[in-house]
Amino acid sequence: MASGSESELKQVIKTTCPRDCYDGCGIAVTVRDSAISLVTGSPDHPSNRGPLCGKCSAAYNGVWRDESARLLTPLRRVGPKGSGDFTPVSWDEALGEVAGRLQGIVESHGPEHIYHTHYTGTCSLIAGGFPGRFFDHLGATEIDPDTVCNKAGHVAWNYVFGDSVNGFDPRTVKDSACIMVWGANPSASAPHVDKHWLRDSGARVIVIDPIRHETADNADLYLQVRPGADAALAFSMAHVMQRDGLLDMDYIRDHVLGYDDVASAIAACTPEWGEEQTGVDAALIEEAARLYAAGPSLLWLGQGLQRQPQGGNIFRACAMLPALTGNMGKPGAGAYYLNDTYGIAARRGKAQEYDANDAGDATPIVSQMDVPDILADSDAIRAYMVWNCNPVASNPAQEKTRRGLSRDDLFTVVVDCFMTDTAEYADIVLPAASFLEFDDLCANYFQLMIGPQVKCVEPMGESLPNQEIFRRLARAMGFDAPELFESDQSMIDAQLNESCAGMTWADLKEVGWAYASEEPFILWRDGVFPTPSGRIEIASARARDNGLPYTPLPDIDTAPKGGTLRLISPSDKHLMNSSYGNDARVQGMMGPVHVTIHPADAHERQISDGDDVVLSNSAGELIMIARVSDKTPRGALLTHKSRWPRFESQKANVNLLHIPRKTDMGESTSVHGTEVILGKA
Ligand SMILES: Nc1nc2c(c(=O)[nH]1)N[C@H]1C(S)=C(S)[C@@H](COP(=O)(O)OP(=O)(O)OC[C@H]3O[C@@H](n4cnc5c(=O)[nH]c(N)nc54)[C@H](O)[C@@H]3O)O[C@H]1N2
Ligand SMILES: Nc1nc2c(c(=O)[nH]1)N[C@H]1C(S)=C(S)[C@@H](COP(=O)(O)OP(=O)(O)OC[C@H]3O[C@@H](n4cnc5c(=O)[nH]c(N)nc54)[C@H](O)[C@@H]3O)O[C@H]1N2
Ligand code: SF4
Ligand SMILES: [Mo]
Repeated sequence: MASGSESELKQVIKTTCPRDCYDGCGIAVTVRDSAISLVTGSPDHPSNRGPLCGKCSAAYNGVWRDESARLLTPLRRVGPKGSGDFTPVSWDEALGEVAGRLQGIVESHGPEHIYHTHYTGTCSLIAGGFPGRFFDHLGATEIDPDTVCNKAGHVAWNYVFGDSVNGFDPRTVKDSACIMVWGANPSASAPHVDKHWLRDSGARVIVIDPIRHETADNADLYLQVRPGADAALAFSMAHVMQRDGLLDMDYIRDHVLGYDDVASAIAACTPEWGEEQTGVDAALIEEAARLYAAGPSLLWLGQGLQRQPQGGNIFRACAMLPALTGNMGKPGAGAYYLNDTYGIAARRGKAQEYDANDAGDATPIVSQMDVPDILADSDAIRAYMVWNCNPVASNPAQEKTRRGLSRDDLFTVVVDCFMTDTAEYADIVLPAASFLEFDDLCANYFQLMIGPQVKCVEPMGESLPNQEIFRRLARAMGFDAPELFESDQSMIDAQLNESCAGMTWADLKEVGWAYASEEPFILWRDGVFPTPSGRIEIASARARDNGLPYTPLPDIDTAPKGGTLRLISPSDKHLMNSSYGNDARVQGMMGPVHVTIHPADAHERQISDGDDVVLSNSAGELIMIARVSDKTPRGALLTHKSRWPRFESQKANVNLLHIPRKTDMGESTSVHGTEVILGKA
C-alpha cells in the first residue's frame, strides 16, 4: 500500500509474526527506499488489534535489523570450539565442506550417526518444516523437538482423546461462562490472548498455578497449587462434582470410557484431603469445582503444567473434568492444549490422531533429554546439525552439553540469524535470513488463523532462508529427489488450497489474515473420538499396554527433602525462548537475573530482598538476586528461562541446574520439577 506522492519511497506491508507464541500477531512494516524504517503492530489485526508485545517491538526494531548483530556470511571456525573465532567463507565453500563431511560420515558410520536438532526459532510453514525433508532423505537421526517442550502433554492427551492438537476454537468463548487456565501464564506467554481474549471474554476466570502471575492476579478465582500436585487437585474437584450431582451422566454414558474405574478414587478425594495434598483451601476447591461444572466452560492446560515429573498423569487427571461434566463439543465448552490450525482447517474441524512418532517410522528419533549423554559419545554421534534452535541456552545439562560440543571429532553445523552460544561451538555457521526477508505462511497454535509472512526487504548480507540453504545443500550432496527442490510458491499454494479453500496468496497478503472457517468451529461436536473405543478414554488399555497406569491417579510428587526447593523457570515476558536475549533494549527490560522466594523460605535462610543468593544441585550452582514475595508458594522458587549464557556474569543460565530427568510419558523435560538448595551467597 503505497502512500500518495511518496509512493516509490514509502510502503506499509502487512505480515505476520512467526514466533512460537499463542498470539500470532499481525505486523505492519514500513519500508522506505528498500529499507525497513519501522516494524509495528497492525491496528486491524484481530489478534493484537494494535501494538506488538514489548519484546518484539524492541527486537524487531533492534537486533533483528542490526547488521552488526546478524550473521551476514557463512563462517568457518578458526579458533577452539566455543571461542567464537571464525572466518567468513563463500556459500560454495561452506556447503561443499558440509556436504563432504556428511558424505564421509554416511560412508564410514552410516547416516544415523548424523543428528539433527531443530525447534521453533521460526514457526513459519516452510522455514520451519522444509529442512526436515533433507534430513529424512539423508536418513539422519532426529532429536525429537517436542521433548524439550510439550511431549508429555501430547502423549497423555493422545491416550485420553486420541488427539492433542484439536482443542477449542477461541471464538466460541462468547458462549462460555467460565474459563479455567491451568498451568499456563498468558500474561507472559500470550500477552494479547491475555488482554483481548481472556479479560474481555465476560466469562469467570479460574487460574491454577503455583505462581501468582499477572493473569492469576486478574482472575476471579486463583488456586495456588503446590508444584506437581495438580492430579490430586483434579480428583478433589471431581469429588465435589460427584458428591453434588454435577456430573453429566448422559455424556458419560454416551462418550466416556472408564468413569467406573475412577469413581471410587474420586469418592475418596475429599476437598479436605485435597487441601492437604495441594495447599489449596478446601473452600476454594469447592467453589472452582462448582463454577467449572456449571459451564459452559473452557479448559486451557498450559505447556508449563506438563513440564513436571508426572506431567502425563496430571494431564490425564485434568482431562477427566471436561469429560465428566460434558464440557466438550458444545458452544462455549472444550478443552485445549494446542491447536493444529492447518490440520483443523484442512479437515474442517475434524480430529486426526496425534502421531507420537511424528517424523515417520523410518526416521530414528531420540529424546532431547538423552542428548547431553549422546554428545559425549563418539560412537553414537559424528555430526550435530542445529537449525531453528539454541540448545546451549535452552536444553538441560548445560555444562555437559558444552563438554560434548567441545569434542574435536564431532562435526557441528549451526544455521541461525545470530551468533548464539551454540553457534560458537560450530565448525560451520550458516546465516539464516529473517522472517522480514522472505515469503512464507504462518499459523499459531491458538487462534485458528492463517497469516502471510511477506518479504519486505532483501535478505541481510548473504543470508538465505532456511529452505534455500537446504535446497543448496541437497544439490551439493548430489541428491535429486524433487521434493528437496520444491519452490516456496508451490508449497504456499498447496497449503492455502488445503486450509483456506478459495483464498489466493494475493488475497491473503491484501487482507493480512484468514480464519480457518467463517463460523467458530465446535470441535468434537459429534462426540466421536479417535481412540480405539471412539470415546474419551479415562481408562486406557493403550496406556496399560505401554506400562503406564490404566487410569489417572490422584498422586502428587514427593515433597523435596533436606531443605531443597522446587525451581520453576517458565517463559520470560521479555524473551521468546532465548530469542531477543542478545538485544540491548531487551536486556535492559529484563535487568539482572533474579529469583523469587516466599517470605517464610527467605526468613528461614536469613535472606532479604536484594541479597545475592546461590542456587545449587548436583549439576552446578548459580548466583541470582533475591526477590522476596508471596507470589511463589512456600517450597518453590521462580526464575525465568532462556537468558543468553554469554551475557551472564557466570556464562550460564538456569539450564545449568536443569537435570534431564524424563517425564512419566513422552521422554520429555520435567524442568519445572528441578530441585535446588538455596542459601546466601
Ligand atoms: N529452564 C527452562 N528451559 C526451557 C524451558 C523452560 O520452561 N525452562 N522451555 C523449553 C521450551 S518450551 C522450548 S520450546 C525450548 C525452546 O528452545 P529453542 O528451540 O532453543 O528456542 P530459541 O531459544 O528461541 O532458539 C531459536 C533460535 O532460532 C533462531 N531463528 C529464528 N528465526 C530463524 C530462522 O528463520 N532460521 C534459523 N535457522 N534460525 C532462526 C533464533 O535466532 C534462535 O537462536 O526451550 C526449552 N527450555
Ligand atoms: N514471552 C514469552 N512467550 C512465550 C515463550 C517465551 O519464552 N516467552 N515461549 C513460548 C513457548 S516455546 C511455549 S512452550 C509457551 C509456554 O507458555 P505456557 O504454556 O504459559 O507455559 P510456561 O511459561 O512454561 O509456564 C506456565 C505456567 O506453568 C506453571 N507451572 C509450572 N509447574 C506447574 C505445576 O506443577 N502446576 C501448575 N498448575 N502450574 C505449573 C508456571 O508457574 C507458569 O506460570 O510460551 C510461548 N510464549
Ligand atoms: S511474539 Fe507473540 S505477542 Fe509478540 S508480536 Fe509475536 S505473536 Fe505477538
Ligand atoms: Mo515450547
